[in-house]
Amino acid sequence: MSQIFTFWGLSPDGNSVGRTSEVKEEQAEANGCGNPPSVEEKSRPQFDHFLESTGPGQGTPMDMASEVPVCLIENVKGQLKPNQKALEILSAITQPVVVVAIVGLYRTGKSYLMNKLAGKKTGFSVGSTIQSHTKGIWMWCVPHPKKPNHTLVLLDTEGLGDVEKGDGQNDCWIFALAILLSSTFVYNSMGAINQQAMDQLHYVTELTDLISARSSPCNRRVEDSAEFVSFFPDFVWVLRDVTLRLEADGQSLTADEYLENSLKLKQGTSEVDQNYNLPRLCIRKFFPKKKCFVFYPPTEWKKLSELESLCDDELDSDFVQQVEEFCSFIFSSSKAKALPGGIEVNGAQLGILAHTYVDAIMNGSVPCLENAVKTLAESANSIAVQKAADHYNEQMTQQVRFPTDTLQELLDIHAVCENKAIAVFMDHSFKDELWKFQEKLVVTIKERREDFMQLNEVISLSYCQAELEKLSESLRESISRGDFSVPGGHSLYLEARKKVEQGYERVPRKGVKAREVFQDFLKSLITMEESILQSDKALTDGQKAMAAEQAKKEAAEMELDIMRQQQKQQEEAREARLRTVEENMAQIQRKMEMERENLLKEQERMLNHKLKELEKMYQEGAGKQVDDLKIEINQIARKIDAIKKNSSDEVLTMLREILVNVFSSFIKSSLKNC
Ligand SMILES: Nc1nc2c(ncn2[C@@H]2O[C@H](COP(=O)(O)OP(=O)(O)O)[C@@H](O)[C@H]2O)c(=O)[nH]1
Ligand SMILES: [Mg+2]
Repeated sequence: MSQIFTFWGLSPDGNSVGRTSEVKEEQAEANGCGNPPSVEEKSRPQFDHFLESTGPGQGTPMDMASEVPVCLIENVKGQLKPNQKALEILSAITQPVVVVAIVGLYRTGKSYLMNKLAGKKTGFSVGSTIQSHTKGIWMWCVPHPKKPNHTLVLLDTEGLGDVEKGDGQNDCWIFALAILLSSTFVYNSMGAINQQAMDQLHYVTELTDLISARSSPCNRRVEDSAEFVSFFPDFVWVLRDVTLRLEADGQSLTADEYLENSLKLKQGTSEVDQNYNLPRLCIRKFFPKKKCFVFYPPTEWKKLSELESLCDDELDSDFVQQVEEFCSFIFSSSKAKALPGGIEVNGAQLGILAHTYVDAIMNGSVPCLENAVKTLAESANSIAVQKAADHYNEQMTQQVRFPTDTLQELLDIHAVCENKAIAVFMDHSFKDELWKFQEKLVVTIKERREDFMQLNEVISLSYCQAELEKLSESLRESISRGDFSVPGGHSLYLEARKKVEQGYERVPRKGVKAREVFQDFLKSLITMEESILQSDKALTDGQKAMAAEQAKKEAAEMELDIMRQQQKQQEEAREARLRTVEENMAQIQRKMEMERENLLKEQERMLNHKLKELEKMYQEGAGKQVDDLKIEINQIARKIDAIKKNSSDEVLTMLREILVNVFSSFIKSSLKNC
């Protein structure tokens, strides 16, 4: 197979590089916001002490883009360490991140190219001497020029194979970290893809020792690497300073065809053949998508050292166009960083991932995706509880007009707000093992609902007392003036009391404490009433006894009425609790089904990838590799079958488990009160 190169064979797609600075302003505006209190909230100062107990607000003001690159992972004397400032920058980024990492030999124009992606002339340090300039992994967060509400995180790595540094092991880790953290992995090399270029990529063959997908040790290497494709980034190979025509067997090739061609396997089984095949096989198996770009030399060699300061019209026009095509591809095709199950990662979570992986490496263990996802889930889920609870508070505060007429009115609004809050939790949580955080949310919302119920009572109570105070003012004055201490005074008193009662009835939205307050009012009058009755000379003893009897009857009826109302309220609260369980279960079920579908899609994507590889390998006449791949394919196919078969049974079993383990005490407390 003969391959020669040219820079002419590539098809330009005509997309231009996005203008970062313009988008930055818009995005900063869209993002840098806390939640100012609404006008309604402000107009309710009297409830503030109740409403404040909701923890921190949702939005954190943030400076989402770093002005200059910062070191994310330091490499000092062979020790890797996450940099606090970089983690702080990431922790403020709540948008999903598209992470582009570049790796390759030192002094091959990596930093220069990353600056192009940032839309800037300078930024990542570009070296004009042979000394390697970038130690560790450097990071630059810029607003994504094409995807609104996404942040582009550029990761520039120190050059591999730096003789002065002479630390092969750290090179491996830098390579592995770039893969683990990125969604697009750019491998940068000089010249054609030849055996030397492949040998320099030996790190890829060591990944099975450096990264693990699952924490369980059994059969790790085989099963693990079979899963790599489900969470590995897309692979972009950039070839620099290529001046020859891309050709194979006399046919001109596109860059992608050239890469395909270069990754073909040899049929033999000798050690030499195996060494030839291994890196090619790894690239083909591990990376879900592959793409190749070929660049012409940017300018004559004498000017290379001042490349950064040259304008585009001083550079080779083909080089300029090729860089533009590369940038345009990255901007339009690079996906947001995601975890298995399609869970998109935001900046804060990327920081946690970086921290977790570096910790694992420094502790001498293998960075494990499953463990990292667990760590991430813990943090995301606890934030999700907070967000959901805050949302509940915010909605309740906005929607409830205190005091509500009835408890049911409050509980109906509660049900709507609670459903939305559960949905917020579902949106922001993942891998909530044993539904620990779901339970936390249920308890938190229950406490907040009780707070709102109490608030409703307090407001009703003080409102009713104040209204009654006003309405009964003249009655109290008449009593103190002795207006009823005359013959026929008792019936005058009853009339005046009736007027108060009628006035009170006409007061709108007295709330849940209306009757209790009126009863307390009546109770406060009993002694006075008794003496007015007894001193009324117009009444006979019999009439007095009858009137006293009547008063007792009315009081008893009122008592009974209040008891009935309390019973009804208990019943309503019990139903609300049961509705909570029902709603949680319904949303959990929906989420489980969605997760199952995502898992299925992921497995099917993996299967497709492997089937395509199998087909190509058959065409290439590969032997042993085909058998290995067939084993992997069978494993995935079995997994897909199992997911399809067990789906509904599994969901039901899990739901039963959740009912027993998470909601049983909640249900018991509801039943106790019935
Ligand atoms: N020959 C060549 N030199 C380049 C290219 N791009 C940048 N350079 C120059 O190569 C030197 C090293 O660049 P740098 O980006 O620091 O390389 P890095 O070590 O891979 O990050 C600088 O003087 C750049 O101006 C290129 O495509 N070809
Ligand atoms: Mg560099």
